[in-house]
Amino acid sequence: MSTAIPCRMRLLGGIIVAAALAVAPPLAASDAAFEVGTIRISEPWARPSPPSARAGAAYMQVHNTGSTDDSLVEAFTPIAAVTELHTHIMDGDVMRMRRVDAIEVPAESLVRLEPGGLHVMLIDLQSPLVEGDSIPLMLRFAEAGEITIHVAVRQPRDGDMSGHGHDAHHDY
Ligand SMILES: [Cu+2]
Repeated sequence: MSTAIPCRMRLLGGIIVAAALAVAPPLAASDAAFEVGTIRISEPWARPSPPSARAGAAYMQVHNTGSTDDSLVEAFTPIAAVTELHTHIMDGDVMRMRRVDAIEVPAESLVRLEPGGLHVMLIDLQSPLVEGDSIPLMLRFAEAGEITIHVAVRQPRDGDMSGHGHDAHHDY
């Protein structure tokens, strides 16, 4: 008889979880936030790719709410043959992209991946980035570990760029 109570509690727990899932409002992908450990990723997005484009870029805000420095060390998506972490540097008068081994996310700080700055480069697209779609992107942090986020494919909008990167010549 003593097992009856745990069984009922387990059943009740399942019902509560199911009810919570049923009433959870659907999140628009562009407003989604994703959390792993002390890392919170918000508003991941990518620009729709023209039909001929072989590459794209993903942007997002990465917030480290913890007291330990972390870094983004790897990214992967099935929609690109190669996924790299990139930044922009000035080469004389020309802004160029450079691959970096990691994107540092210091303790209690917000790092913005945005056009003209840091970004996740999607190289050799296996399928075009279609507006309205959401693409899976796995991110691995040195401390917080792995998380798969969903990147909304949409046009740029106000607030996507903080300071630099207003140069309209640069697509990524
Ligand atoms: Cu790039």
